[in-house]
Amino acid sequence: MRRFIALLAVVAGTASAADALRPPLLLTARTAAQDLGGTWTYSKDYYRTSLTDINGWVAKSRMQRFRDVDVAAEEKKSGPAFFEFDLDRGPTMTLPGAWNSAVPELRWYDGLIWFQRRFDAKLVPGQRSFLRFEAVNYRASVYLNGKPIAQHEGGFTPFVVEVTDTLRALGNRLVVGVDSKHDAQSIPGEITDWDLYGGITRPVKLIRTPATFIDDATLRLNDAGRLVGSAQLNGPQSANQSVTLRIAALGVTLQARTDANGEARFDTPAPASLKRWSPEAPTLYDVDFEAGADRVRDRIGFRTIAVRGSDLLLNGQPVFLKGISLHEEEIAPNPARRLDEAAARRLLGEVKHGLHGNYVRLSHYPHNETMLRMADELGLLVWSEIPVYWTVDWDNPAVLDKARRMQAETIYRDRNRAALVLWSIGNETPVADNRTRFHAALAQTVRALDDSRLVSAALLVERKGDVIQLADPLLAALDVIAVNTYAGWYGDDTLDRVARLRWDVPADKPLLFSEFGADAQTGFRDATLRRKFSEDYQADYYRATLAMAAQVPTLRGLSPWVLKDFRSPRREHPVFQQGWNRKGLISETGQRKLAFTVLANHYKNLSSPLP
Ligand code: GCB
Repeated sequence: MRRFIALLAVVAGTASAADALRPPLLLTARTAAQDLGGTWTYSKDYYRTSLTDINGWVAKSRMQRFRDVDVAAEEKKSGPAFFEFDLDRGPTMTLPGAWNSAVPELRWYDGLIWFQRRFDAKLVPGQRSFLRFEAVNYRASVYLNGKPIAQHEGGFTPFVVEVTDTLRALGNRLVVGVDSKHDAQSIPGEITDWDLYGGITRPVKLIRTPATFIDDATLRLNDAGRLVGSAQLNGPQSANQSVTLRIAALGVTLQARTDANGEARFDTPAPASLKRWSPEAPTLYDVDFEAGADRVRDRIGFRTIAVRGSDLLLNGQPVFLKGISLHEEEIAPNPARRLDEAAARRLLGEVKHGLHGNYVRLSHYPHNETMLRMADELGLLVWSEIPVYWTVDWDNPAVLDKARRMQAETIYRDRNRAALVLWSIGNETPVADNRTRFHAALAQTVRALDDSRLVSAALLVERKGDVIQLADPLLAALDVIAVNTYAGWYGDDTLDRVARLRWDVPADKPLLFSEFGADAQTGFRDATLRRKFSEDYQADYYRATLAMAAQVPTLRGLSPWVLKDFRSPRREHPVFQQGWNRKGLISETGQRKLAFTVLANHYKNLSSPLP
């Protein structure tokens, strides 16, 4: 404990920096926008020749894919100039979606590709225009009409850039260099257990606003039973403006004035008629914010989440999290990380209606915004995490800054989602002083940015004979303890032994099994020998692990690994895996395995709310 306090002291200065982490532009709840999805052209740039030439010299202009040039027209003129690209005549790809699944030639491509979209735009005098990218994996260099307008690192969070002065009415040329390469300083690092999935994997939208607009607006229920929130204006008329907040269904109308920084704050007792959001009754309200010529609407649920001793309290009542983990990968034979509404509904529908669940762990990175909204709508509590996974460069302050920025981008994006109750700051990071310092700093950043949700991390456990222990100094920084446990799959334990294992964990905090699981190839049945990779073994493994879990007095939730088989370059058993991690309870095409029913029955039979 003393060691942990010392660590906290080192990072104490960072909390005050929370405001500085707010992304400069958010435009989170805009539905009216020009969708730039559809057909784009692309050009591979394996040696990054658009950016630098040999010896690090400035790139040759004939290589620079981002130039606003009509190559075909230039080629019709006589003269010495020539080009080694032409995005107007390049091959096409439908975006959003990962390139690895779009074109067989790009299945294992890991590097830079340039994408181009031509579009016309309606220019309205006095209005402002913005491009919002929901996710580009992993690094983005954005050019509009030949001009560099944005750079972004991080494959799972949005970024916004103003284009008012660069946009033209006809024939805009939007070019995005997407570099999927990860390195020792990236988050995640170079090795994970999921697919590379490079590309523009989430929507790109052109958003128009009045000169002064509502960049972001938030509202939540606090523990004192009050609705508290704020609206942030951006533009020349931001200061000392009136902002109106309306929840028509509750008869609520509030007004507040913005301060010198353009922020208006709201704080009012929640009306008695307010129905709290819960998995059983996921009530959402249309909340309207209006300021000058601008208005935005968000659909928001209201609930509280807290910890009391080893209990998790949702709206003041103990809750047991009946969940599952999942990757952002749609049910399909050749998924492209394309989570539109139908795909999100199908995945989360399996959790809600198939497994009788009330909870999902959206691993191992912030998922598509559609998933969060679907969880709100269906009534599934959510664990969200940034990809501080296995190992990143713990000693590098720039990497910590990157993690903080990703965390901030996620929090500002999702803070109106009632479903979201847990922020996780890491997954299976090996215990060491530098790693604990890094996480403690991140935990503090999360609390400074959002003290209304709980902080957790998926930790590694230690084994002493039949006893599983947790001796991680990071525990002190967490509200909820979470562990990944694979006894009975990795290692030599028989399943009889798994059911006998005992847990020695702190009694004063809720414990979650954030992962447990076993591979099974759909259709491989082995009723006699019940070998690993058979559906029978996976089902037995679930029975044994659930029996073990039932003996842990502080256990408050489960998110086994994993809902669906997912692509992973680590998994190359030629018979059973073929490039897929097979720990899914359903196959990549949605076929349920035996263990699905084992878990579904377990959840169905758990007495509510505690087991
Ligand atoms: C883990 C990781 C997860 C892997 C899983 C596995 O502990 O957190 O990303 O995919 O194990 O299948 O081994």
